[in-house]
Amino acid sequence: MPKDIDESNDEVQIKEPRPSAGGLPAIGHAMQYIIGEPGVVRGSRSLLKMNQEKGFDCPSCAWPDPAPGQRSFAEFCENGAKAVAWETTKGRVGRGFFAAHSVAELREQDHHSLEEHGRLTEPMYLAPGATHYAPISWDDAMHLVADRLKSMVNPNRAAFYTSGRASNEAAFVYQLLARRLGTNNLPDCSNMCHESSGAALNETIGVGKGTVSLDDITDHAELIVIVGQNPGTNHPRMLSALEKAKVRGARIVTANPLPEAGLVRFKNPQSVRGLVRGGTKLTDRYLAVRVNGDLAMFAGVSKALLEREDVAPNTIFDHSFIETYCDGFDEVCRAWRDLDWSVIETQSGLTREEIEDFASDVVAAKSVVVTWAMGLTQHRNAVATIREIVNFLLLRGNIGRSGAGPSPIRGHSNVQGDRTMGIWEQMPDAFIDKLRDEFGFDPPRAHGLDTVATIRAMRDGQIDVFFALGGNFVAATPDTSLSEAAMKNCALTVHVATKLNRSHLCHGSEALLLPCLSRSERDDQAGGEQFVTVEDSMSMVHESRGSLDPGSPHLRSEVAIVTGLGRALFGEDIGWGAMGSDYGLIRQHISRVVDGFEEYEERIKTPGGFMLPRGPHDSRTFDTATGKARFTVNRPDAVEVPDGHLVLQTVRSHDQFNTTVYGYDDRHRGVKGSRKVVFVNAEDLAERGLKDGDMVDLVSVWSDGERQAKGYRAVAYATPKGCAAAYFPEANVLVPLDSTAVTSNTPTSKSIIIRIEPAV
Ligand SMILES: Nc1nc2c(c(=O)[nH]1)N[C@H]1C(S)=C(S)[C@@H](COP(=O)(O)OP(=O)(O)OC[C@H]3O[C@@H](n4cnc5c(=O)[nH]c(N)nc54)[C@H](O)[C@@H]3O)O[C@H]1N2
Ligand SMILES: Nc1nc2c(c(=O)[nH]1)N[C@H]1C(S)=C(S)[C@@H](COP(=O)(O)OP(=O)(O)OC[C@H]3O[C@@H](n4cnc5c(=O)[nH]c(N)nc54)[C@H](O)[C@@H]3O)O[C@H]1N2
Ligand SMILES: [Mo]
Repeated sequence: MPKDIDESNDEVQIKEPRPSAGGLPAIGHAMQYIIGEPGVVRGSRSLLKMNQEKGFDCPSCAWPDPAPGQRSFAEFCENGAKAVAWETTKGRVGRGFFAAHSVAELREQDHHSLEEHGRLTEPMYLAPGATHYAPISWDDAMHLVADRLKSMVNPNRAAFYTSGRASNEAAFVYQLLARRLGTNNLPDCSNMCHESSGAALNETIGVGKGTVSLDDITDHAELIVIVGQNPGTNHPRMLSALEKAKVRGARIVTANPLPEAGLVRFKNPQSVRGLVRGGTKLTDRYLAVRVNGDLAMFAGVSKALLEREDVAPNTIFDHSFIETYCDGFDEVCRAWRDLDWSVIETQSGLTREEIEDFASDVVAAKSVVVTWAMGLTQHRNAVATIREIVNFLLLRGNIGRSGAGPSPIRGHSNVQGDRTMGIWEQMPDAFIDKLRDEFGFDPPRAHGLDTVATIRAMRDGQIDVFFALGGNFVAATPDTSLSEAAMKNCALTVHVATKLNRSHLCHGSEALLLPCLSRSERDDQAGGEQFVTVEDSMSMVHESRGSLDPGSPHLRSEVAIVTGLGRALFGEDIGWGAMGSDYGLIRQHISRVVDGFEEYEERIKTPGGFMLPRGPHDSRTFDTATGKARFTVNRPDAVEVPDGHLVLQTVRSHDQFNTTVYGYDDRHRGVKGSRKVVFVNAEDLAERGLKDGDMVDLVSVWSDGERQAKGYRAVAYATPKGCAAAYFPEANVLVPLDSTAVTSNTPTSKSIIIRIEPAV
């Protein structure tokens, strides 16, 4: 296990990973952020409004809120507090800042430093050949973008990227703008995130979302299986829900190559039990699955169930459910019978006995929920892995009843809503038809570019205008140097953003920075004060209303920016100006275009919001190709790791939100003062003549050559042999652009084949 202090570098400290998440340290750290960042009043006032009725939705993750009346007075977590502190900072980045710092100079700064300067305050323009961004008026900025878009020879020479913080209203007008222009080039962060979940669930159960509600987890599930997810850091409020489930007697099985602190034990910072006593033990069974071993693991547990059913027919499977609602059952059973236990054991890294014990947990539980996140979606066979989870659930009828179902846990706070609103390069024809009928123009039908395809098109000189509604494209995407070069290949790059980041500095021939309001800020328009709406991970739609004074008088809302551009491009053809001053008009359009949003404006007034319909959950209806829930055959084909190599996964530290790096520590994993660490099994280090604390270089290998990340500190860590982990986004330099998941095209940022070598 890791040593206490790294002698080679005074600033980096590695300690034992923590056995639990939450507790007093979490409160202390939340307070430190609030006090240290925005000043006590602005920060704490905003925190108390977060995730409350008439308050604003936390800009961090998409975990759902408890029903009104059941919410705590402080319904937020340490990492939500960091997110709010980060956006309510007093730091300002205006014309003086840009006059003092050239783009070249800023490009030398890291992710943390760039955002730490503070909030962007006014529109800025970088002219062709200029070294510094300079101020520009909103009007001129809008006309410049409109002019460049109009002068393209083909609308498909533009790409409109979205990060998952945009509200439903902003997302709806944004996809409308792209389609009015004539393109479906709507790449989004989802392409790198839960695309694999959407693809697998759409195919097998006919809806690209989870089918579980919060109370299924807190009140009903007898077994909760958490796979490829680190809620202690990324969805901390999920731990309170799990604690509630544990207290009423639910069982939790966790499969993860890293024994994550939050999954082991949770000290709820909002309860006496959490603060004074030892907290709640969450995981009952921990399965140290190998990276990308989950398909084999789930096939194994289903095989084990099948073998038990063979021994004692009609005792294990829910045959009436299978016969009424499913197809493909015989084929999948045949595939499991043909599968060797040796293949399952080798690929999963688990013994047959461990998998049999897991199967016993399943048999003992009347209802099972499976939750997952990026540990499953960012592999070549991610879609097949998630289909295999559906198989596993279908066997015992664990879909469409209380306490059961698949539950992909979303990342960005409104990433699921953005998809619902039409941010997808391949929206189905039924949606396009409704858009046509509502607005009276013919939207394009040909599918557009996703994120990886956009990078290729930019690289190949096929994109003139790249427009980003939030996010940090070049840092979040794979193959950093290639992505940066691709972005520089565009004629115009436009970023709507709250804070300065790397993507703003890898610009096209000319570039615009358009500063927008953040979630916590009041949104006043000609039609009065506005609110927006969002959809959480469990399909609840509710309002979000900021109340703080805007960080600068020149900030505009995302809706106002997009509708302003619509007006500059198309005049008042479909009422852009009116939509921008009264978001209720946008919701009226949504109510007629998007299924499930009938009487939107009325229903959004319900305290806590309303739940979107989900066929599998509500009535066991499955809108698939056959009208049934589909068993599918998915042969275990874990990533092959050549001799002498390791499979590297990239994770988030406890001190970041995606490419936003709040600090250099990762308290739960015992790291202080550095992000350039690589977690490796001690035996793997020893086999290479290395030891904990050594400096190493990481070299990824792919058919087109090698990529390097230099100067990492090796940390001996409890991960299965052959596996390693490093932090995203820094490690993105190692992910080949062409290494993507089958069907979803998601970059395989959790299975990168690497060598580690002593640093040179
Ligand atoms: N504070 C904070 N909150 C966030 C974010 C953030 O950066 N910071 N990001 C948001 C976003 S956009 C997202 S998508 C989510 C991400 O939420 P997570 O998916 O929890 O994020 P990661 O850090 O990528 O963690 C992946 C987890 O999967 C495990 N894992 C990796 N490979 C495998 C595998 O092959 N099999 C299994 N079983 N496990 C594996 C890793 O060990 C790790 O525990 O969080 C959201 N919330
Ligand atoms: N190697 C590797 N790569 C990954 C991942 C991984 O696990 N490993 N995860 C992937 C995942 S799951 C995701 S979701 C993507 C994330 O990709 P993105 O969504 O593109 O990245 P973020 O880091 O969330 O974007 C941060 C920026 O958003 C802007 N911002 C913040 N708040 C707002 C707002 O309210 N409005 C606007 N307009 N802008 C705002 C700020 O300028 C900030 O710098 O990264 C992906 N990349
Ligand atoms: Mo994500």
